[in-house]
Amino acid sequence: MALRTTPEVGGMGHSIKRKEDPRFIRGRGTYVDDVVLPGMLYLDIVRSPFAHAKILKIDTAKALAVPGVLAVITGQDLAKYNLHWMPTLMSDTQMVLPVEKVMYQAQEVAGVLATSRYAAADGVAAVEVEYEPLPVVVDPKKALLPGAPVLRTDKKDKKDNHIWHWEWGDRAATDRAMAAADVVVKEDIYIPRIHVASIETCGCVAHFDKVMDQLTVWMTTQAPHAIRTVFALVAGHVGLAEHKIRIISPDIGGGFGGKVPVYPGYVIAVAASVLTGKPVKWIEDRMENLQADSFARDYHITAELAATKDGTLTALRIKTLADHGYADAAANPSKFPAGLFHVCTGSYDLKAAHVEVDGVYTNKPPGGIAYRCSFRVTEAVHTIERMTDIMAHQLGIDPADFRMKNFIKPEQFPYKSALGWEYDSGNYAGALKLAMDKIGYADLRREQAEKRKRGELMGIGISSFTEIVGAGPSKHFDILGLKMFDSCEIRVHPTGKAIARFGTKSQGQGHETTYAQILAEELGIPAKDIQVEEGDTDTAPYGLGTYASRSTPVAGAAAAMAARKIQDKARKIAAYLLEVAPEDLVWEPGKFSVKGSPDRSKTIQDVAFAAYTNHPQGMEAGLEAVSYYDPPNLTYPFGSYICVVDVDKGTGEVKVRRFVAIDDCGNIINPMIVQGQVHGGLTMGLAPALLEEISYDEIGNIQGGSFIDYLLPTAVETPKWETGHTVTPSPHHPLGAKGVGESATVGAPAAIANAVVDALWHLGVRHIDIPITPPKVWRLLRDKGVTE
Ligand code: MCN
Ligand code: CUN
Repeated sequence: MALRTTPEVGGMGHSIKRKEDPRFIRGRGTYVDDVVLPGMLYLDIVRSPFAHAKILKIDTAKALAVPGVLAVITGQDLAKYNLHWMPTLMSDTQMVLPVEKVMYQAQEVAGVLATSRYAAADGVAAVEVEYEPLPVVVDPKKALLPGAPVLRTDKKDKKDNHIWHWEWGDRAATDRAMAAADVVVKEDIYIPRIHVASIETCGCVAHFDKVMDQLTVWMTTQAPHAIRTVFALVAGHVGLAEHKIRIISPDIGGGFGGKVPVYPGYVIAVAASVLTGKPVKWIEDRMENLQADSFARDYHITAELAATKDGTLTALRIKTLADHGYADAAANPSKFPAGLFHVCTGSYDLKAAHVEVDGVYTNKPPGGIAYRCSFRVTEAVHTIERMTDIMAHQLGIDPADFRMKNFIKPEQFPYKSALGWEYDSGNYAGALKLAMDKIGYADLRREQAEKRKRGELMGIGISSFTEIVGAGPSKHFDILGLKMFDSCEIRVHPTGKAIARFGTKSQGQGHETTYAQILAEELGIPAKDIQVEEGDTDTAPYGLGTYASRSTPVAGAAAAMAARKIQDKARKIAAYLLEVAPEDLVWEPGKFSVKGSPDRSKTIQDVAFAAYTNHPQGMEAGLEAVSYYDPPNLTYPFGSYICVVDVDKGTGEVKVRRFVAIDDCGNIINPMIVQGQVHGGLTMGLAPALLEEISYDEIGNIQGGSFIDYLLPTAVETPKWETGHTVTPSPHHPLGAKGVGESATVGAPAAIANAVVDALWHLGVRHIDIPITPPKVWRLLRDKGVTE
């Protein structure tokens, strides 16, 4: 896209430095834990050592004797106000604090309130709880067998652990296409439970002012307005009304989906503040964060992909068990229990597809959030990219050629997928071609063939993914009934500077910079003169928040629309000042001039001043606008990633030698920020591919509940990412932009897994579940007789 503004103005396409960074790199950000109020109390939480157990007794006497401990809050206390259970985003219920039994290891059992963080921790250690262990259900397949212990005994009519069944697509057409196919490949793919593990854990400071009857909560949330409404709906009966609730989401140290849900700790802190009239701070420690907050993935998938002999893909069939832990607390749009998993036909022109998902209860923490993916899109992409690769290998066709043959073609857009999505725009072959050129694909294949002759294991993996972000069109997308629009409100001050407020909330994505760039592009006011604010429900216009890479597609569009309203009014004022008709003015970013006499002009700053000092009589003073944007469609960013791995025959270690990532997110607002998003996203894609997993032993003890065995990639494991992009604008977005915040995390794991399988295919290896750890690979090599 050609640049329309100077670097000084800093509109779209300029890699201006992030406005938020001077505060972050000097340690001057304000995170929740930086909020300190006079008389503040501290909350810490007693957690269950058992995965499933009856609570016989909670003895608080010793805890109350600890100096500084003021109270111990139990489920019985909350039950008096009917606050011991709360609704989840998926219309299930989840405990705040238990009354009868605990359902997973590390579940909240009681809250201890004290005058210091240390006293609260000592109090937690002194609470004595008597448990009676119950049979534990860990495996979702076993959870569905007749005779399995029924977990949700709180639900009167529940006789099993099945939560819901959901299916999409044309079953009969898919069955017919499968039966008619020359080749069908079938694979079981498990995508394990993982955790976002953001640098900042979750927490809040709740302050109920009894005199003003006002609740203020500073909290780590990606969606402050929705939280305010949920609090008002859930706690209305104890006197909390929406106009008396203020949610402030201050600086956030990483969200990645993990800060969308409401966790019990928030509710206990609010309840404690309402009861005591004092501010209450609750901040999770690292292990609580890993062990009890919402997980991502945990999909047990069986996929079948069909093709003709000549290598044309025809049909896809998927059956999935979704392990939700003891409650379905997924963060999905309400109508989609499996999120947007039905984008699983990916980048390929498949004529038939059918997908089924069943939700299951087990004795694990509740959740089903996304981990940097727009609602189960990573699961979808991993499945179709693995299956496509398996099919290509099975048919003996090069995986790049195979993809090129089956891609949806540029002229097919807007493209209606077999599962009902309307892809807005794409040029998949263009992105793959660029990635192949950049990495030297043909040379790498020659090298691989030579190495294979020498017995060396080298693999090349491709992932040509399509994402679906920017929820969403309000006719299909809501969260608990709240339609998924988003908003921007702009005020231009008399001296031509401006403030803009949004319904979204940055967690590190750089919104203070990129939103200012959108407004600079549309108004010609320099980005440095525009203050961007988000996250305070008392000041920001209502919006649904930042997740699912929706800020640019939805709130970014709202910014453009609000700016265009300002431009319309500015044109009228400029016409008045220049004594011409509005139609006689020409706009270039920052300036109106008279058609044919370019020396007669008024800058946006002149107009702003006039809006307050010399506006036309009969027109309202001021220069402000607001837009609530309801996108007509989602945006479909895409990309092609190619990864080269070397596998160590002795240890099974996989080394990522090279990784080329070509992304297409339409028109780019800030290339440097997009590159940063892709770098971070790729590292968060490498992590589950090679390292991260949370699993449970047969009695529900968590494995991976601390950073000793939940392995995050460090600089040592992270390769040098080689990035690039193509630009295919979104036809329906006012700026032609698509989201990008999650693309790399969604696309990367399949490229890595495909590379490892490519290295081992000739040995008879068809599939390896992620994370592809050295012991897993070593065992395979031993079984195939390659190593001892
Ligand atoms: N951008 C751009 N041009 C585009 C698209 C995006 O310049 N065509 C810029 C945006 O202006 C924004 C950033 O890239 O500054 C990401 O934009 P977008 O794709 O709209 O995503 P969101 O802002 O809605 O961010 C959400 C997304 C999600 S869902 C996860 S998860 C994730 C991610 O962002 N969490 C993050 N990236 C993260 N980055 C950081 N540092 N921290 C997180 O918690
Ligand atoms: Cu998808 S994890 Mo992000 O949507 O916050």
